[in-house]
Amino acid sequence: MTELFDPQGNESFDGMRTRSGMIAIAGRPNAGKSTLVNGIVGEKVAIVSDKPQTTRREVRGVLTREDSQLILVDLPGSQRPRDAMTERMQKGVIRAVEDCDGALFVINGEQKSAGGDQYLADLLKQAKVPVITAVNKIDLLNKERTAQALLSAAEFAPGEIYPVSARTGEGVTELVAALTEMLPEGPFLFPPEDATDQPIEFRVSELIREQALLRTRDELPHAIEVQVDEIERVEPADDSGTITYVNAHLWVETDSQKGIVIGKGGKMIKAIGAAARPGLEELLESHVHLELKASVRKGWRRDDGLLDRLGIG
Ligand SMILES: Nc1nc2c(ncn2[C@@H]2O[C@H](COP(=O)(O)OP(=O)(O)OP(=O)(O)O)[C@@H](O)[C@H]2O)c(=O)[nH]1
Ligand SMILES: [Mg+2]
Repeated sequence: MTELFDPQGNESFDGMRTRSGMIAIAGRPNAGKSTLVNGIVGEKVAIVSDKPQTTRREVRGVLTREDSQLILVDLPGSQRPRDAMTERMQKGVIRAVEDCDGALFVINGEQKSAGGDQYLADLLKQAKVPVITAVNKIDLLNKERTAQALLSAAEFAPGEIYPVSARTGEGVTELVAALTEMLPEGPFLFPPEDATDQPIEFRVSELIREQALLRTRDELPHAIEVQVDEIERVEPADDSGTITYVNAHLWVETDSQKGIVIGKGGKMIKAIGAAARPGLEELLESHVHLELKASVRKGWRRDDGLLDRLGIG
């Protein structure tokens, strides 16, 4: 946990009591949890892709208002474990929910709810925290299908059910109000200007991984990990503005995967770097020179030492 940050005690300027706490965001892979967290916080704190299992580690997003601080804990998508990495991720999800003041269960309203949603709903009902449900992606549904999605969710989902679109923001105001109601009274836990607690190296590696995910498919997205080796800021003597040099490694598991991510004549890895740069420049508020290398690390997803170092689980 972060240390307590409480510049005004438990009260804001005019003596108003503040609410503050953490809400775990749980749901199956691809339900739109990270998109929803980014939308609520108003800044890209978690990467998003169309590939399941995009989020690998907890990411906190913070929405601070005058009298409340809502800390959203974006969790990896929940499904049956496949390997050491997904098993760690599952255990982490359960622990994370119980460490929070409440949980939000996110369902993909566009998909027929399968056993996976039911399994997770049962798990959440057992947790000793209040839980509410959001049926997401209603921008893709007409009125009738939205009603159907809500009815089907009502059969198994915990707590009150909110229809939302993380993409358009529809229904999000009502959802945020309900989540804020779930928070206990207490002092702010983060400085009000912070949108997340992630170290800069991690945000940089995630922005690079996001672009690698968007350009790969099948098993490959799951086999990619990005490690930032160095971030160096240089202030040139003239007025040309700060340059940040970023050196990073793109890990894959086999030589053939390495071939794919490098691409013919380095085309793919260059495209990944070029696509990541605008987001990196926005985050680092400077020009960015990105040096990206691909390397093979056989079976990194089963390597407990590496998973520890990467902070997974
Ligand atoms: N149309 C539509 N698409 C959405 C919405 N929310 C998310 N998406 C898309 O759904 C896909 C998955 O979104 P993510 O936010 O990465 O989903 P997630 O639940 O965090 O996924 P994991 O991290 O893998 O568990 C992306 O392609 C998003 O653009 C929405 O409200 N409407
Ligand atoms: Mg995610």
